[in-house]
Amino acid sequence: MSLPNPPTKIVETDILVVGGGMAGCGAVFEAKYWCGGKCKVTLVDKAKVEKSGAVGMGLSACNLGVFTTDPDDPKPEDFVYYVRNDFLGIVREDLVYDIARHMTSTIKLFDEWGLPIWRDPKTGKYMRTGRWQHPIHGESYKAIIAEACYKSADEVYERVAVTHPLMDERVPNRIAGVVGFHVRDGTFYVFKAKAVIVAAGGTSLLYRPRSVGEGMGRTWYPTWASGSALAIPILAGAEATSLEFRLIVVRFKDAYGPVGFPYLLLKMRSTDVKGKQWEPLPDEAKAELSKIFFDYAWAKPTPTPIRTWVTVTNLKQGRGPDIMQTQERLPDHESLHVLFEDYLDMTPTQAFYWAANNIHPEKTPSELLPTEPYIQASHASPGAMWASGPADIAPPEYKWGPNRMLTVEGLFGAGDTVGGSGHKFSSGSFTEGRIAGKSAVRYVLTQAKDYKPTVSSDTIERYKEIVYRPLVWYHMNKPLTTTPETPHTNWYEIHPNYLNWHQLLLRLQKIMDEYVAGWGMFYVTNEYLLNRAVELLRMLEEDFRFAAAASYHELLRVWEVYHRLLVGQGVTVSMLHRKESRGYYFNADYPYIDETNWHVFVNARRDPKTGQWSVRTVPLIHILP
Ligand code: SFD
Ligand code: AMP
Repeated sequence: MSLPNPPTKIVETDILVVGGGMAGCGAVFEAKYWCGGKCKVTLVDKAKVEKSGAVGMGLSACNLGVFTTDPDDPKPEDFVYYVRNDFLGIVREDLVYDIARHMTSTIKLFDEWGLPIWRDPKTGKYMRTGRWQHPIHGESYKAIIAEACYKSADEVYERVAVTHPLMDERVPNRIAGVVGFHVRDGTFYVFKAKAVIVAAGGTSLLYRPRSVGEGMGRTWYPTWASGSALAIPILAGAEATSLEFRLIVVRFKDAYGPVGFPYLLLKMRSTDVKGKQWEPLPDEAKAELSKIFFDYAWAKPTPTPIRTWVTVTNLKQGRGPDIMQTQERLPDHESLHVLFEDYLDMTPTQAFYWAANNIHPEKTPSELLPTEPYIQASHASPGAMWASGPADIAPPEYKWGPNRMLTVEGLFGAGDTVGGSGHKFSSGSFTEGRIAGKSAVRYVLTQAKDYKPTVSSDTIERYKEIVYRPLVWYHMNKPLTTTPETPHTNWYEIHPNYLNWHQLLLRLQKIMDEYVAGWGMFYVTNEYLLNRAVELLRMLEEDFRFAAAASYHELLRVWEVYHRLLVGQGVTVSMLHRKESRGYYFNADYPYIDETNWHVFVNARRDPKTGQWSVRTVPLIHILP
């Protein structure tokens, strides 16, 4: 490949949705419904929407289901209490409630579109695995949702990776669009819009995954989740919240198969290697647990961070790994079939792993491990961006613009992008996308009616230079190395003048794992380590000037690592700010929860001009008693 000289394509639209995952598809669908012929809705995704995002491999449940007036169904308030306990108190109840009250309509849409949701043969009602979840035959889940999205959008640009936001040159703190490039033909794309909804998914591979070397490429949250949902707003100067509250879930060892289905539907139990369950606890263990988790320790169901803590503690004390006693609950072929279908629908690797390792779940139990940390706000963690709440229920402190607008004018979020909330999963993320889509339509048809993005051609040229620099740098410097063409297979080769994406990624993961409470440190850190991490991450950012890409594919990888790095910086400064231990990690300098002083949000913002982070504490206002 010679030095790149790609063409530039400029796209003008009213509402631009970045990321066609669950939230992005919901946003497109709803925005077009309310726009009618009055505004244009454009979708851009780095992949093919039919199989993109966290649902690309399928799923086995809509983990957030219907809330009806039927006395048997849960009420939105019940769900808010559940999420409040699961997040050890740190939650934006306005955002959680807002999603719950719109869930029934989403599930009905999915049903109409042909998603096979399991029904109780006696009542005809959607079956439930747990209190909120409906099981599905979900191998084609994403394709079904994508079809509705394709049919709604005015324009869809696939295989275009968004790298940077474009800020308006007339109005301060106002987004004007985004830039990116086509990952196959290299075309430089400039999108200008009145409103931008970022729904570009959560963050995996920020921390060193448990699967390295021979198992590399396997993580629970998908390897292609590059943290762009957070990084694009962070680059625009939007404020983030709760980034220190990373997600660490218990999963089947090595294949990372989720555990909700076996626990909830098949009623399996897990033990330590000696066959002992963690409950009932002796009195002294109860006292210690109260110090670590306050009253949340006794919440029912047990909050996810505590379930993870049990597995981590067993590991640390030599009683791990925990074991899922699958054989106790697979009396017949029917249950075994259900278990295999669960994974073939959602995490096929889990089924392959059992087959490849001679594990017969009906006879042999399976090992569990806590994962490396992920940063996202759709599962059991709230770390992402700070968003304005719904007009009718958000307290004034949480309301500065239209629903789901971030702290940058015209920039909206949904799904993994919107923090302070969670347990949205696939169906709730779609619902939040719908909420953001509707809100953005009202915004572009009223408040932003006369707005015209102002971006100079100099700025566009400057971004083009920035985005393609790793390609240019590679071509300039490749004569200085003996193995220029194979940087990712021979990633351990030293190149005198450049770093390829894989080297950058491994360096990032090493810093995050060893300094910022990864699995290699049993999720423990301290102020010394965090301060050093801030320095190391700053130096890594400086070294991005040596980033080299031999192809457009590698260019994508470089920008994905850069997005992860920005998220990592936010996580580190947020952890440093919170002077207690809460969630899924322990700060050895402040080993216990401090409910008196730290029942608050920690919000972080990166100054787009200087790259400096500032962190503040924001009061937590409960809506429900
Ligand atoms: O059991 C760019 N999830 C589950 N949810 C459920 O409802 N049921 C389950 O059974 C679930 N399980 C599960 C889940 C996820 C995974 C990976 C497994 C198992 C193995 C969680 C949901 O999948 C998740 O909550 C939602 O998908 C989140 O939605 P959203 O829209 O916030 O993210 P996305 O779907 O990943 O989409 C992101 C999109 O952005 C694109 N993108 N486009 C342009 N430029 C860039 N720079 C971009 N970066 C990303 C992506 O391509 C994608 O389309 S269980 O374990 O919980
Ligand atoms: P998971 O498969 O672990 O991602 O979980 C899917 C859903 O089941 C989520 O709503 C979890 O909170 C819930 N869940 C998983 N395991 C348990 C458990 N042991 N007790 C209660 N809820 C659980």
